[in-house]
Formats: sequence, structure tokens, C-alpha cells
Amino acid sequence: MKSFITLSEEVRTAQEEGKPVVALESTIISHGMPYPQNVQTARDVEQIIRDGGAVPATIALLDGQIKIGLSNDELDLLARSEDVTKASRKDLPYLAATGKHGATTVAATMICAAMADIPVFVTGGIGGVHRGAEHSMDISADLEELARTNVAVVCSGAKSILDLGLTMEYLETKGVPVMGYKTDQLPAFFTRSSEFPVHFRVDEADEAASTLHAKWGMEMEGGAVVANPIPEDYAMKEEFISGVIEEAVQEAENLGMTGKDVTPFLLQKIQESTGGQSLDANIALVKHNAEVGAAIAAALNKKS
Ligand code: PSU
Ligand code: MN
Repeated sequence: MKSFITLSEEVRTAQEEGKPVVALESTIISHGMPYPQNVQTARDVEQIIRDGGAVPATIALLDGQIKIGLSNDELDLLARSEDVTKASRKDLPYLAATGKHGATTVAATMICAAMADIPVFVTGGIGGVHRGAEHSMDISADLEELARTNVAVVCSGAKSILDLGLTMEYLETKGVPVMGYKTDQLPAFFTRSSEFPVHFRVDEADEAASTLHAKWGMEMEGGAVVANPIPEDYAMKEEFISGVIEEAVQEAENLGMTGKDVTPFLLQKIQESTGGQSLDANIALVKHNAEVGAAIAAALNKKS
């Protein structure tokens, strides 16, 4: 196992000294945001985690090697290069075997974080059950990963490019607790709430950490979702964003898009049609999640 993974000096030292570490994904850098906002956000998020008393570990595959903790040059490569594959669970073995670059999704980042004993991971939004999944069977591998891998994902819920109701049903079936951070409803990424209740509300980082500690203390397999709403000032108007999403979903369907290209296509369409407003929202929510994630990682670290 160890030969597939390299830890950065900063992450290795943090773990030796028993400091909290927070994992970060790289699909959001390579396939979720445009350059140069992607690399700037990646760096800012890392700094927010340091300021919160934890150590950031951005995860990617570089030349087939799983890297836990990236240098500025490595972040830059992921942000600029066209030659970085979106890497979910199914992609990791081939990319490792052929020495390629891969930007890890939520699923793949969870796998790599678990290999490196990092229990808390911060991102923007998770994948889920797509609209029309009863025909397309398009259900993100992120959900299966949450069911089996012991990593908590701090996010702003999921975008309504997905069927949020079915996504919540799937998570319930798989036994993945969804905790609303200071909220009773599942945040819908660009908006602070949705019509779907979370499983539990937590009002402190310590409550989330205690729940994780209890789950893993009972040796129950799998992760959890901590859903933290977008900051009020950046939240988008529900009618506006749902119209934009509706159009994007329709266009993807008309083009017959399938598989791993669907989500990046939808994200890009939304960015185009909101003239950057959705990008600002995306950046703001990830930064807020980094604050909350660092606090949860610190609280959990004290318990172990
Ligand atoms: N949702 C977002 N931004 C993202 C993603 C999802 O709002 O960047 C990325 C994440 O990496 C997530 C992946 O794990 O897309 C899900 O892709 P798929 O639906 O193909 O599983
Ligand atoms: Mn899919």
C-alpha cells in the first residue's frame, strides 16, 4: 500500500506530532472551477485550514502516485493542465498503473484520505443521484464511498443538478448520517436550504466530532456528511438558480451526455450562464466549509 502513496513533509510532520489534518479534493481544482480562480481558491482554502489550527492535505494523483499534500507548483499543474483525468474509485488503479495525473473526486479523495488515516475532508458539494436516474442509473460513486469508507465530508450539501430527495433517500438506505451544521434542512449548495430535512442538526463542531467518534468507536463502517450552508451574503436567489440549472440539465440531456462528463458539463454551463456569480458563491462556500472542517478535525483529534 505504502508504495502508492507519498505524504508531503508538512502532512507527515503533522501526523507525527499528532496534529489534526484536513483532506481536500482536486477535481474541484481541475474540473470544477476555471483558471486562475481554481488555484487561488485552493491556496486560500489551505491557508484557512492552517489558520484554523489544522494542516491541509490536498490530494491528487501525479504521475500515478497518490500525493497527500501538494506543493504550490503541483496545485498549479492541476489548475492549468489539460492532461489531468477526473479520477473516481474506478479510475485510481489504471491511473496508478499507467503513471498518469488524476484529479480526485469526493469518492477517490475519501479512499486516499482513509489510506493516509485522515478522517475529515472538506469540499464544496458531493455527487449524488442525478435527476432522471430511474432511467439513466446515474448515481455518483461518491454515495457508495460514503457508505463504505470512514471519512467525514464537510460540504454545502449538493447542487440541485441532482435529485436531492433521491440523494437523501440513498444516503439513508446506506446508513450515512447527514448532519446539518446549524441547520435543519439540507443546503442546496447555491442556496442555504432545500425542502429536504437533514437527519440530524448539530450546532457545534464538537457535536459533529462526537458523532463521528461514536460511529467509528462502534466500528461502524462508512462516512458521514456535514452539510454547512453557504454564507448568507453569497446565497443565490432560488428561482434564478433553479432556472439556470433546469436549462443546463435539459441541454445535457439533448446532447445525450452520460457518465463522468455529465457533472463537469453541468458545472461549466451554470458558470457560463450566471456570469461568474455562481463561481463567487462556490468560492465563498468552500472557504466557509474549510473553517468548519478545521474545527471538526481539531475537535475529533482531541478525542482519539
Ligand atoms: N459538485 C460540485 N462541484 C464539483 C463536483 C461536484 O458542485 O466539483 C465534483 C466532485 O469532485 C464530485 C464529483 O465528487 O464532481 C462527482 O462527479 P460524478 O457526478 O461524476 O460522480
Ligand atoms: Mn455519474
